[in-house]
Amino acid sequence: MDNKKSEKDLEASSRRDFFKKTAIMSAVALSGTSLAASEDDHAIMHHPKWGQTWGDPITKNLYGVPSKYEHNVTRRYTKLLASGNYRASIAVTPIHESEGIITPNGLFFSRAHGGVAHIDPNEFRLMIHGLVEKPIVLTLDQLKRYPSVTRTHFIECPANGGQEWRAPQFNSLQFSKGFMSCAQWTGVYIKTILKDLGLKPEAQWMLAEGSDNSEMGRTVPLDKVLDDAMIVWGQNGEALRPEQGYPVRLLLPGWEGNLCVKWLKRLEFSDEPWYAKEETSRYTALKPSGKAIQHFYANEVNSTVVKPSPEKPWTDLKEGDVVEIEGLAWSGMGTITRVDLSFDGGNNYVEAKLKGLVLPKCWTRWSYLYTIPKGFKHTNGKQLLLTSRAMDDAGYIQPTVQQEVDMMGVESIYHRNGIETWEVNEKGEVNHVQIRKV
Ligand SMILES: Nc1nc2c(c(=O)[nH]1)N[C@H]1C(S)=C(S)[C@@H](COP(=O)(O)O)O[C@H]1N2
Ligand SMILES: [Mo]
Repeated sequence: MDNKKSEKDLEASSRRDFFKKTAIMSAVALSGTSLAASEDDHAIMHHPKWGQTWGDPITKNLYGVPSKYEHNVTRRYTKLLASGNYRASIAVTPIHESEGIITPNGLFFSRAHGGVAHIDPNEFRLMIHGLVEKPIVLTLDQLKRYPSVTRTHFIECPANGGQEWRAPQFNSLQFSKGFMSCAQWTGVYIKTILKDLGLKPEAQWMLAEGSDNSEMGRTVPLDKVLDDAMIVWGQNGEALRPEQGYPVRLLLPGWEGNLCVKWLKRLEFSDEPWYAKEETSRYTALKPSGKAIQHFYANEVNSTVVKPSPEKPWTDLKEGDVVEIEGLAWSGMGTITRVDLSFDGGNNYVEAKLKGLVLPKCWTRWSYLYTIPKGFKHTNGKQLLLTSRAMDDAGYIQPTVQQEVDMMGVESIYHRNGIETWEVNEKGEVNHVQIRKV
C-alpha cells in the first residue's frame, strides 16, 4: 500500500491546521475550548459516541420533530394570563430562542377565546355575502383556486406587553413580548376575490366571523380590505396549524392580532360597522382624560433586545469577550428603517445593523457587535442598561416609557410600544427594568 498521503488527505489536514490556527487566534474573542497546537480533538477525529452505532431509521418520524435536547423551547402559559381557563387564554412564543425572522409553526403564539377548534377541511365552507353583487359559498378547494400570494408578516396581539404599563411584571422576554410571532403566509388577497364577486358602492366595512366556540367577529374598514387583507391557508410552507385557525384565517398585515379572525366562516360587506348593530367585544384604550380611543388598528413601531435577555444572560462572558447583541424590530405601519441601541438606558444611542431581509410589516432582525466591559458596567460606572429604539418608514419612532405614559396614562392594556430596558448585573444576569425619566 502506498503510504504517501494522497492529495486529498493533505488538503484535509492543511484545512485542519488552518482551523486550528484560526481557533487559537480568535480564542480571545470566542469562548470555545482552544486546542494546543499539536493535538486534535480525539472524539472528533474518531467517532463521537453517537456515531458508533446506527442512527434512527428514516421511517421513525415521518413528520419531523425537533431534537430532544430542544425540549425546553416551547410556547409557555401562565395563570396570570388565563384566569384559570386555558381555553380562553394565550400561550406565548419563546422569542429568546428565535433565529432569523420566522417563527416555526409549533412555536407560533396561540390566543383563543373559546379553545382551539378542529375543522374537517371537507366540511369547511366560507360564505362571502352582504353588499356584493354575487354572494358565494366556497369550499376550501374552490377558495384555493384563486391566484395566491405568499407574504411574510408578523401577527401581534395588541395586548403584547400590556401588563407592564405601571412596571415590569415578567422578568422574561417570552412573557413580556411573546404575544407575537412572524410567519410566511400563503393565501389570496380579498381584493382578488372581490373582483369576481363585485362589491356594491355602499360597502364600507367587512365583518369577519370565526366558526370556533367564541364565534369571534370583527369589522374591518374597507380601505384595509382593498389594500392588503388576505385569507390565508398556508403557514411557513404547510397548512395553517389548528392553533392558527386551520383551515383558513383572515390576515390583516400589521394590524392587531385580534382582528385576524381564525377558523373563518364568513365575510359580510356592510355600510356600517357590525358593532353598530350588535354589541361585541372590541379593544379600546382608556386615556387619562376618562375618554377611550375607540378605534386603533395597526400595531405601532416596536423593538426588543433578544440576546441578551433574562432568558439569555451573559453569565458565561467576561471582560473583553466580543459578543453579538441581537434584537427584533417590527412595525404594523411599514418597514423598519433604523434601530438604535443604548447601553445607558436611553441617554446615548449607537446605530445597530439591520440583518437579512427587511420587509414591511415583518419582524426585522438587527445586531450590534460589542466588547464586554469590566463588571458589565458602562463608562458612567453604572451597570449596563440595554435599550433599543426602532423607527419605521411611516415616520414613527418608538416613544420612551415616559412619553407613552404621559400620553396614555397607565389604565390601558393595548398598544404599548415604549422602549424596553434590560439591566445587566455584575454577574452578567439580565433583568427587566423600567426607566421612566429619560
Ligand atoms: N375565531 C377566532 N379568531 C381569533 C381569536 C379567537 O379567539 N377566535 N383570537 C384573536 C386574538 S385576540 C389574537 S391575538 C389572534 C392570535 O392569533 P394566533 O393564535 O394565531 O397567534 O387571533 C385572533 N383571532
Ligand atoms: Mo389578542
